[in-house]
Amino acid sequence: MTTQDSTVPHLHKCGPQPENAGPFRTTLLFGISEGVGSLNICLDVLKALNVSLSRIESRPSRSPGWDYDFFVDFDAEDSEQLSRIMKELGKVTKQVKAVSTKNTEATDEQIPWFPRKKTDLDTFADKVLEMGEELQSDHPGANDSVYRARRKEITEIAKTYRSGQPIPEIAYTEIEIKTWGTVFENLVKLFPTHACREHQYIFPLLVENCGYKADSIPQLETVSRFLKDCTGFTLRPVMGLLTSRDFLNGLAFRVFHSTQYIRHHSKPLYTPEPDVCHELLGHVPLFCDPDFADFSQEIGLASLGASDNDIEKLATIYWFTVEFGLCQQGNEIRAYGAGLLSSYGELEHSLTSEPEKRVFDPNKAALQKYPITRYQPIYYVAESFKDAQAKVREFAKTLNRPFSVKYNPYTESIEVLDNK
Ligand code: HBI
Ligand code: NLE
Ligand code: FE
Repeated sequence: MTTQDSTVPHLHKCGPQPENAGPFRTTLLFGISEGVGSLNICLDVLKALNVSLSRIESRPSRSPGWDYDFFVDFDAEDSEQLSRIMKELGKVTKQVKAVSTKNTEATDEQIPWFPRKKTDLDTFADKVLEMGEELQSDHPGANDSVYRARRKEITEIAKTYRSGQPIPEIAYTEIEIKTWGTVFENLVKLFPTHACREHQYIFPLLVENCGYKADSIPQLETVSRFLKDCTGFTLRPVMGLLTSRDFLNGLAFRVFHSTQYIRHHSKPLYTPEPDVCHELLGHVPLFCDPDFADFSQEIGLASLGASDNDIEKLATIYWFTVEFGLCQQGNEIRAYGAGLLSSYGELEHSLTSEPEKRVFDPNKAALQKYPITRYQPIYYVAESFKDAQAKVREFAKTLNRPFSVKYNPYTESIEVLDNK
């Protein structure tokens, strides 16, 4: 197995090598030993050959005798131009290596872009699906201009947020706090009989450390710091729904995209959208659990560079586990899915005999259709998080991705292993 440098944007060779006709999207690596002066010489060479770079990155070199490694991305017109570029650069640098080239016309070989570094998640900041920014017409907040204006104000924070910054605080209004209070009080009544033991174990710690209570909405920043101490997961504000791909990709970095606004006060029982109640009461307690955190990251890692078809399967598995999962605990069935743990309407419904319950099998769950704006008619019951993780791991191996990935927590980046 060979490890590609994690700083190389993802352009992968796979399948038969491309024809000589271009264009070739290329990443080159070259080493220089005398700092900035000699980089300028390289750039002059590229300029003289009419190459326009789309990305340049420098890192301390891993090879003895070189000071710096440079990575450059560009589109070469054809293989001839690429050879010429490599030859000319070779004259002024230590070694030139084509890290990856891809004939961008050979579309069947395309591997979707994916974030390599935690900071790459910044590119998702303003990419939200419709329901996020413009509320759908049947949304309870659709005709409430005060609610709409407030949502806009809050989502602006997520739009401008950048990785590493503290999450700005929100001064929640009285009516927002009241909505939270209703959700909170009804849920805590149900948790002892409906929530899984992992949720019940961590909930008092959130009360203790993050000020979870009925009369105030905890700040994402406070909760994110606590979560980081528990499992290394952090929260990052998001404007609304991301695409499944972007949302799942975040999990690979142990980053959970979290909304900061709250549901409309007229419908506290259930909302189809994520909101701050859903994130803080449903998701956060489970992300504090080490096995569950591993499980979630595993789905995230499997999503990096996956085909659209595979993303859909992973998103569906996510839906039936992280979002709406039930699990066996002793003789009882309990809820661990966040969509249940944040909706006192559906939490109660899920454990009645009305919906169908099936044993969790990712191969089957991945293909199951589901509604997104009403209570689920089918739930999958996992034996345990560890068991669900093992099954999802086996499932992920069957997906057709010509490489595998590993998260490096020290550099907060993804390492790509060429061989599966
Ligand atoms: N985006 N912000 C956000 N929150 C989610 O929970 C979410 C999402 N996008 C897609 C999604 N969930 C799921 O439907 C799965 O497809 C991953
Ligand atoms: N239905 C959930 C709730 O009301 O809290 C939110 C689900 C978000 C996917
Ligand atoms: Fe969710």
